[in-house]
Amino acid sequence: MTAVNPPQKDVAKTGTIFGDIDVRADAIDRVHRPSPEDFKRDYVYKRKPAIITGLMDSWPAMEKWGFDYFRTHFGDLDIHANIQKLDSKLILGHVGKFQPMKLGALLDDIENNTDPDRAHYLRAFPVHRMIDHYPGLADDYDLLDLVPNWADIRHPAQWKTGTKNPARLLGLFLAKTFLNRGSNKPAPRSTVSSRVAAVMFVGSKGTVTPFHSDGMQTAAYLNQVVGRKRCYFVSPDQHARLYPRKFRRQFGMAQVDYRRPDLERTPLFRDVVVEETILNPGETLYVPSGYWHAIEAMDASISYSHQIVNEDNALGWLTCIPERYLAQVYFKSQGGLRNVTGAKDWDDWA
Ligand SMILES: O=C(O)CCC(=O)C(=O)O
Ligand SMILES: [Fe+2]
Repeated sequence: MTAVNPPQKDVAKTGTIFGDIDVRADAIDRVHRPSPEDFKRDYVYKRKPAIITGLMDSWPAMEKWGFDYFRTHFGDLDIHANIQKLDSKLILGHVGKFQPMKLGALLDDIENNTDPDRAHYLRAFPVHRMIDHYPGLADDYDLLDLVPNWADIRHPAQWKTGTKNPARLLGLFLAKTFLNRGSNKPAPRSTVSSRVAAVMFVGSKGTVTPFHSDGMQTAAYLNQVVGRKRCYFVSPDQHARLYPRKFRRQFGMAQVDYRRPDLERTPLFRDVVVEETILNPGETLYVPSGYWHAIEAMDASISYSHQIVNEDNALGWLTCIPERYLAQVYFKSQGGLRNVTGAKDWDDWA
């Protein structure tokens, strides 16, 4: 196993949910409105997570979004609510039950719940479906132009690459063309190409998204509007310690429940080094391609997230496309794959 970079900052053993696991508190940098050049150099090309502050200051969402606003505009939206039992095993693919209901009913459940071991989540709901329902939502936030995003169809990034390698150049060109053309599925007024995800998370205190790395090697911004989230990270070179399911690049699903690991069955988890931080309202988390992360809501929470493909990860993304078909055939033969949203397969979801 490749050695893990030594910590640059204080090492704190929290001794909380991770027991003896090495958890490095405050290991994630916070940067205030960095220049695109600095951010690319220090985080994107180094594939290092970061929290960016100040990018959402002018978003109307910061004033408007809350349960009342979602009840008013999306109360009768049909959703699948993720009901999590926090005292049971939670790994990606098994994040709890999914129950069809109206979003308004989910918000009522969140507000009326008195069981601390239960959490309710609208998990990764496609934003274009919300915009279809209430177009005004699209004016509440803006995509962030800090990192070029070839999947951004509102403000397409300029084609710019330093590479002279013809194979790489061809791959990058194909990826960009493919993304810009969107897909055969309509995503009216969506903010990103429908080949990648722009998704909303609305939930109670306590929701858990277990360790995963985002599918198809995409990077992501997680923009926190309401409430705080505790975020845990594991660097990509440690993937074996999380026991990923097959097709790791494709689906990135860890099989260890980090909240109650079975160290007899998953002994390598004992050596994992976890970086931890807290994401506050108004802050944006940058999750690099391939980086493992797990997220817990510390309060009732609303977040908007979208995926990023650019020169850094476009070849990874492109090579995942054929692999994805193989993975789907494989998981179908295994009785189906439930992804983060609980949808049976990727196509039910987007
Ligand atoms: O906030 C969450 O529950 C999960 C977010 C996430 O994994 C992402 O945006 O990539
Ligand atoms: Fe994620």
